[in-house]
Amino acid sequence: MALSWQVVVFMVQAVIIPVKLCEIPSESVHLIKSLNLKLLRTTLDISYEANPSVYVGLRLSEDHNLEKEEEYFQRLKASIEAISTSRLGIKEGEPKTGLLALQLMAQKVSCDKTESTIRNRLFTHMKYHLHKEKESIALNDKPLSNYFQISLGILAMCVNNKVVDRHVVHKLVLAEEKNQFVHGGSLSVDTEAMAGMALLCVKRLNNYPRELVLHIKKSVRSIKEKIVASQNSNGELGNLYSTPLAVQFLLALGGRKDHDTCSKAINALMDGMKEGKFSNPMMMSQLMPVLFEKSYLDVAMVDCEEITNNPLLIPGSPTIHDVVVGEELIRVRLVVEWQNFNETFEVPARSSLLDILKTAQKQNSRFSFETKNTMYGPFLTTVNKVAGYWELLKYPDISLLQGIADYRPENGETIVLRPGSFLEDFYNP
Ligand code: B12
Ligand SMILES: *[C@@H]1O[C@H](CO)[C@@H](O)[C@H](O)[C@H]1NC(C)=O
Repeated sequence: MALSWQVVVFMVQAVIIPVKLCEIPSESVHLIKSLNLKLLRTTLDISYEANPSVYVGLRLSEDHNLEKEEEYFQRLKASIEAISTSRLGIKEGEPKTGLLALQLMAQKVSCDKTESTIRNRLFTHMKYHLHKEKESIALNDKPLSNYFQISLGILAMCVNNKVVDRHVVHKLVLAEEKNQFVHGGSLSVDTEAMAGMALLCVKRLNNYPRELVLHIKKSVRSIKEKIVASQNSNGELGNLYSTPLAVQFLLALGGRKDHDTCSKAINALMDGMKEGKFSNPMMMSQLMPVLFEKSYLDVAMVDCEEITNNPLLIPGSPTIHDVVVGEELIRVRLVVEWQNFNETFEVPARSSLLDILKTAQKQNSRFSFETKNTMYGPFLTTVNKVAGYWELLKYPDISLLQGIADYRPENGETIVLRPGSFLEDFYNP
């Protein structure tokens, strides 16, 4: 039986025209432009330390304000140089594995002719950190920082064409096998994705013994399965904020089979953007590459000649705030588990959880708290003098998807502060 010519043409097309994986809908240009501007705007506020992840995000975009990017890089360069000239070592409980990795990636995408002595010092620091992480895993079965940062470290070396000690790679592969990528008790899709990208990169470097390469391939496959299986009914892979890295991983992996998973995930991201859920600079920076169908593996391939200025990309003033607190008051209950603290506070509508904690501290002598600044914003480290990892929940048991500065409770909500398990991700402030 002869096939009709249309069917033949269709079949030929399907073979020669690759169906693009994770395509960004073309009607989203405005949404993407405004996110780009929003991210650029965060770089203007000099009261914050320059964030290498934000810079990498901006450089992987296809729209550039070269002047602003250069100004921001100069600020980053100062901290890069400070780290590179410091002594080798790790302050107790303060590994810099992830920060160093992001700085190496930022340096790479800047196309800056940084002196090779500085670059080489950075690589030495990175190797040292990865070595210490490996030792900690061998000794205590857990990294100094976490597997997300180890993956970033491996990736940062790899996109700079530096070979990573195979024992370090092996530790990552083993952790994947033993399902050790967790975030507060459940699967960390973010970590799976970052580890997946690191392993894809080192696999392509082609520098490891056959046995390890087979092991790496097996891990990449298992990571892919876990990520695909993590898709929820909204299309998110894990949750909204792990979806950008998960899509980056699928893009880096390539292949057509996951087209459906990926386009659902992209739709979830577009909806999230429309609803204004991406306002944290760190989250925007992880999303940016996806909007141009790129992943962190593309850091290796940034073409400096190609990067051109878009004179229309002018960020507004850095002081415009997206959220204005309302005039009407709302009531929010604050519960500290194991401490018998259970009180209601009145705050202006749309206040952040941070504002509420401040109000509580001011009005109630039985409540106090401390935070530590991170690239994601303030991290709650101490409640009523008890230091540790405090989990944020909405009563009764919904773990919040945002930090204290970003989350804004509704009227009548109960926020629960829960001391994390000492066995899990215990956080040393
Ligand atoms: C590891 C990790 C943790 C660990 C950190 C300790 C450890 N074992 O290393 C633990 C489990 C403690 C943790 C806690 C939380 N996390 Co977390 N975490 C991560 C992860 C996987 C990697 C972070 C990292 O190392 N970054 C790299 C380094 C270079 O950055 P860094 O600033 O130096 O890293 C430190 C801080 O960022 C801090 N940190 C970790 N998570 C968060 C979240 C917030 C909001 C803040 C302000 C700080 C912070 O711990 C890092 C290590 O010391 C990211 C995933 C991602 N996509 O980025 C999620 C992620 C950042 N976390 C997230 C969330 C929501 C939280 C919690 C708010 C959850 C909760 N309901 O309690 C809490 C923080 C509560 C608090 N006390 O303020 C979200 C943030 C989304 C958003 N919109 O901002 C992410 C993206 C995961 C996700 N997809 O849901 N986290
Ligand atoms: C807090 O107190 C209120 C009123 O006293 C009570 O109804 C509620 O169950 C308490 N919440 C928690 C989590 O203990």
